Amino acid sequence: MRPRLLLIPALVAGLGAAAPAHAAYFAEATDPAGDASPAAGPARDVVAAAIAYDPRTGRLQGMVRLAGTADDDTNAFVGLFAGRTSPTGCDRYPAIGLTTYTGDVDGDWVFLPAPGAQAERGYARRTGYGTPQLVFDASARELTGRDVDCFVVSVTEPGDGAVTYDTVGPVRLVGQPELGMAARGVPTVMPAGASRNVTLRFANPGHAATGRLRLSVRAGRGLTVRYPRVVPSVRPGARRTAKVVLTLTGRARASTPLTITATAGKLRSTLTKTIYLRRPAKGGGGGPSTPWCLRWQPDLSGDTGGSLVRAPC
Ligand SMILES: [Ca+2]
Repeated sequence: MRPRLLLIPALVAGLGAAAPAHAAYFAEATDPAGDASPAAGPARDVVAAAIAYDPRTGRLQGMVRLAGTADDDTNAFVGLFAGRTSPTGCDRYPAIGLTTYTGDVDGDWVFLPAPGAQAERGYARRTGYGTPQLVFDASARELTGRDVDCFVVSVTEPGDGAVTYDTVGPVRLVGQPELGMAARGVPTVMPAGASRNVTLRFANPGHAATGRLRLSVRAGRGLTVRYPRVVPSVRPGARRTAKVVLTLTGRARASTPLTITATAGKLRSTLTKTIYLRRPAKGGGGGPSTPWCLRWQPDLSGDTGGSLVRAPC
């Protein structure tokens, strides 16, 4: 979808650090300016919309951009709803949504369990008051686990939903991949000259394939790392492993940093470890691993002349 690059920064900017790349589902759409009903005017004419949803956390975020900023004469009711696709559109229940009046500073989240059933609703944070762009962010238990696959936007007359100024959609929601990376077998301490096999484990608990993973490694002096540059895509709900071999040479310092990064499209996962050099033990001392020597012990009493005894070498 071509406007993606345009819209994602807009939504991210509106939502602060909450990038929709972490949402389980995401969708966006543009809409022509000037297609609203003749009485609508720019402030009731949608030009772009986006939605991000995570059924695990019940977080629902949305963005609606209008062609103009609303004033007292152009107040409108804006609804952004996600439901399931039916032959007649995106109108199969249960549905979840975000609503506001363009002239208000706050919004509502809405849960519609079934046709004709009482809607449940609560507070949705809204930003962008006084601008043409309305951005919503809501989290609620009622929003968790909803099996939605599309969204629609409508702008209507306040108090009269039959007067519609503009609509967008249905737009299909797109599942997003996720990427987790862990390592098994990374040693804390290694002697110089040793090699260790490490298993990288990738997991995708998301809703789309990750696409091909690219690995990159940064290692401190004296640590060589053999690893695959590319790992095949991880399907949603699947896991995959990759083998890495670490070798520490005599050039290594006392501690050696190791950073492994996997990237796939917008996804990025990083592991950071420190490997300490095990130095060879010094001679002497009486520790349990010290080898024993037999030594002649003279008998100063003169009775035996002496005997062999065991002593640290
Ligand atoms: Ca429009």
